[in-house]
Amino acid sequence: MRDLKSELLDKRFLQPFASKAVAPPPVWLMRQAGRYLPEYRQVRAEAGSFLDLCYTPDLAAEVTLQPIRRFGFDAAILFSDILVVPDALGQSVRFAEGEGPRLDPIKSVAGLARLALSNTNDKFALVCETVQRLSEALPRETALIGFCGAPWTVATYMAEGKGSSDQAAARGWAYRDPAGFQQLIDILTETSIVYLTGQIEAGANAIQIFDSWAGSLAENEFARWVIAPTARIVRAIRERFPAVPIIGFPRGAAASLQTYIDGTDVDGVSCDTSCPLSVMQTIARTGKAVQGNLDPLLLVTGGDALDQRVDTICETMAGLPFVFNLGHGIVPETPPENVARLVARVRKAS
Ligand code: 1CP
Repeated sequence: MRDLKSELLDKRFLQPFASKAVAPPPVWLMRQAGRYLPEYRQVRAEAGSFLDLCYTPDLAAEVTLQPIRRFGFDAAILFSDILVVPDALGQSVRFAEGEGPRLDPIKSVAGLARLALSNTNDKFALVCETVQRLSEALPRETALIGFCGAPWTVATYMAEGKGSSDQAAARGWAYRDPAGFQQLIDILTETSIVYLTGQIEAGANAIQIFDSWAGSLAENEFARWVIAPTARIVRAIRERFPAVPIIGFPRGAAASLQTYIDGTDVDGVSCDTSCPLSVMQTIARTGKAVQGNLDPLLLVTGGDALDQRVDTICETMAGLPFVFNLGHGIVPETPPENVARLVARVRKAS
């Protein structure tokens, strides 16, 4: 039996999700494992393809631990990818070197026949084995975050067959045939619930739902394709695991953040770089945890500009339930010494 009360006491990362301010704030960074670390590039080269790395528990656990060893972050995030879900469902994903993900696009309801929840067992089991190994290997004070992509964001890759700047394939499908697109969203919602349940049972202490393309939708579509499926995931996970915090990341949707929180009932939100600190303060004052939101490019720049912004964020969010993070993922050009500098600076904040 897991003792969730002692997890909360041991792992300072979890406390903001119980509406507590922690000084200095807990810190972890999106994409803290990755190509900016030489030790990652070495394991990645040994693994073969990117998805082989995700599906090899030894190696996936190793690259998750690398940034914890180097920087002592307060939380580790499972090394995997949001596109493991379509891959496991039966729409194979390839990562072409330097080109990002490639999938055979599904552009209409007829393509959904390729997908089945029953296909996912073996691949999800490998990811959950990684989680289990991590929960045994991590220091007691380090929390483990599991994750999935939100149904809307995952659907944008499935419909487009790759990353896109405007998510036109999914938006077009959703306008043309909302009932058909709803079927895809429903499949992803149910699959995400199964996937997150497996990660929590294997030892994840918190969950993050990445909705990287939430900002591309108009109000009604945001309610239907972002809020409604996320709310369903939150309800299902909370019913089984009431003590496990659920963090939403509706990137690009700062103006709808309160609507998103009210509609989904997440325990906390991750805020992108464009979100004003005053908005983050307002939300944190209601007792919801807020994560964010340093520009990842300032972490490339480093120096005084980095220090000053870190201080501003920490000072503005002092006394509130806050977790220091970036507004989006670390970029490969980031000098690792700037990450060490950031962590030291956050830890000096009181
Ligand atoms: O060659 C490599 O090493 C591949 C680079 C890479 C990495 C390190 C990809 C390909 N994914 C990942 C890991 C990853 N992806 C994590 C691991 C944990 C960590 O943060 O350390 C997580 C949480 C993700 C989530 C993810 N994947 C998102 C949501 C967050 C975000 O960045 O907006 C998205 C949109 C993806 C898709 C994806 N995977 C990889 C790439 C290059 C992309 C973006 C494709 C595109 O839109 O062009």
